[in-house]
Amino acid sequence: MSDKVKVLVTGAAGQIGYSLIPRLVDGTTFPNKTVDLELVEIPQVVSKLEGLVMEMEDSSFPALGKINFTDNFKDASKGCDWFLLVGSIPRGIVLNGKKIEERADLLNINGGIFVEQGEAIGNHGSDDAKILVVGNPANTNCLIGQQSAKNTSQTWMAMTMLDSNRAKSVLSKQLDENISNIERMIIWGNHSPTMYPDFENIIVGNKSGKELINDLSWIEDTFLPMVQQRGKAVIDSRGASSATSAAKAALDTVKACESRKGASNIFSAALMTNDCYELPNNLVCGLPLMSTPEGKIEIVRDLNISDFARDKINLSVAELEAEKNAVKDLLKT
Ligand code: NAX
Repeated sequence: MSDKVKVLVTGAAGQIGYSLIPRLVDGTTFPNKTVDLELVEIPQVVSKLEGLVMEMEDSSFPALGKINFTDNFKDASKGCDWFLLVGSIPRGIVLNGKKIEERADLLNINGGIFVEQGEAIGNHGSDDAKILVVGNPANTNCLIGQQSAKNTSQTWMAMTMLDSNRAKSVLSKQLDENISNIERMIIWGNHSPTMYPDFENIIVGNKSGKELINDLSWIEDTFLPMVQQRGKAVIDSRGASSATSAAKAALDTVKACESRKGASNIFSAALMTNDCYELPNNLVCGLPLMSTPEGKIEIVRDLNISDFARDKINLSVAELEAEKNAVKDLLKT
């Protein structure tokens, strides 16, 4: 195993970036490795990254290798092992005199970015590169990026770990359990309010969620809306979207992938469907995943989906199909 890892982060001057980037080099995310960083922004704000680079240097992180900032994604992507694609255009921004509010417009604008970034990653990223898409709409951005990359040895994922962590937090209070005792909290479907947090397949000690939770009205009326609407609740209170928890979730995903613990560490992220759980193929869908001892990310294929869960998952999958249809011009076959 190499003692160096090269990581590219987009949206590096944004609020998630500020919380995420220092923790990539604190020695816990990539233990015993030197981390080279490529920080990428759009031309309008790239100069702000000079200040962040100064702060990174002033923090004396022993794991920090080379650090570079740029607005040239293609150059930055050369030889990178990890891509954390956080940057995207937010809803409400004015572009060419038009306020971007419709989901379809947002899908197409951000989708266009992911065509270019996908091509660069496919051509210049390392062959076993892992790509985590955080920027929304994350699943569909990931689908576009992966199709554009045309490099089947790389692994593209969209982040659902924040939803998984949120669900664990609600369940830990309900079950009066420490959050670290709740394992296998899988989010199915889209990173959107249609996501399905699968309480039945969690493991707490030697019991499953199906055994521990039988109050379906609490699930319907409290658990699901609380998890599905948590992002909005944070925005309503803070006036800005989740940042430190989103950064922590991205780091948790990287750590799970790097853990190589196989089925003893089943985690949540969205990956391209491929003859699994009777889902349509070629959608980037929230699934149970594991990292094999060789560091490959694979779908865990043997969880049970109840009829209750299946109905909810179907709704989210239908939304993913509609998003895919809305960007069909960007998807290359
Ligand atoms: P900010 O608006 O603070 O930062 C985004 C940054 O991305 C900006 O500095 C912008 O200049 C940059 N950017 C835009 N296009 C870029 C491009 N083509 N290349 C490089 N940089 C680019 O947003 P922040 O709060 O950091 O959130 C970033 C993204 O994460 C948003 O799309 C947000 O919706 C998404 N989220 C996704 C979550 C998930 O669980 N998947 C949860 C948190 C968050 O809401």
